[in-house]
Amino acid sequence: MRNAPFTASSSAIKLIASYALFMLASSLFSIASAGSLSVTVVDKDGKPAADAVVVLQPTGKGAPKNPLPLQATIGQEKMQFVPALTLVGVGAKLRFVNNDAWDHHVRGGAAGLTPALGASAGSAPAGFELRLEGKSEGKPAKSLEVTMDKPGAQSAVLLGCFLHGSMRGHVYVSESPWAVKTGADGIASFDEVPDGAVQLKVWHPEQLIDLPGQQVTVSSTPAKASVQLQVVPRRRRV
Ligand SMILES: [Cu+2]
Repeated sequence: MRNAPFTASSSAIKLIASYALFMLASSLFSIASAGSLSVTVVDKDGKPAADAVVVLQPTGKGAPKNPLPLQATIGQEKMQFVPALTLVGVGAKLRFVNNDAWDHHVRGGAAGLTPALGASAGSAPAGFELRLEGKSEGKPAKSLEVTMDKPGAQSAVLLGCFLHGSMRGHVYVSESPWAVKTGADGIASFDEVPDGAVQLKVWHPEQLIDLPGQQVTVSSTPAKASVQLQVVPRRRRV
């Protein structure tokens, strides 16, 4: 009789232990139910295409480990936007910094459209313009900020300069958190993508006609996909 309560609690411990094991096993299983996906983007000639944005739309639930940046700095250096392509999430703040000794008059608008004029620094994703004085010796560079509130009808924003027609840059505001810019090897890698069907699309600044989307299946085995652009991007002068 004296042992009875002890026996009861021991089976309770067993129950808790097996429940804990079950939870551990199911959490391990849920980690395993995501996979990696490597997307290679090549140009019309089959060469790796850098600075393409690969956007995924997984059907399964889950968020990437590294969210898209909500803050980015775009320099104006030697008549170029640096970086040439900036990938951010919706609501990101873009800081434009003029590192040149001369003025720049930066404008931004939906890629493929004439930028809307009249808007100024602040919250103006549809079109904005900001005049940045040149940097004088020994003084900090002038900078202004713009907030990319909405991705708008088009996620891609074309950057230009009223004073220097050759200056071109892009900002891609992705609604999906699953977006990665291709490197020099043309590859965009994704980790822990939820299992199942995934819609994939590729955007490149010089691919003016939208490429058809693709569907890939992600599982515990690493998946691969490749996309070919219909253009050969111009080389950026260095
Ligand atoms: Cu300029």
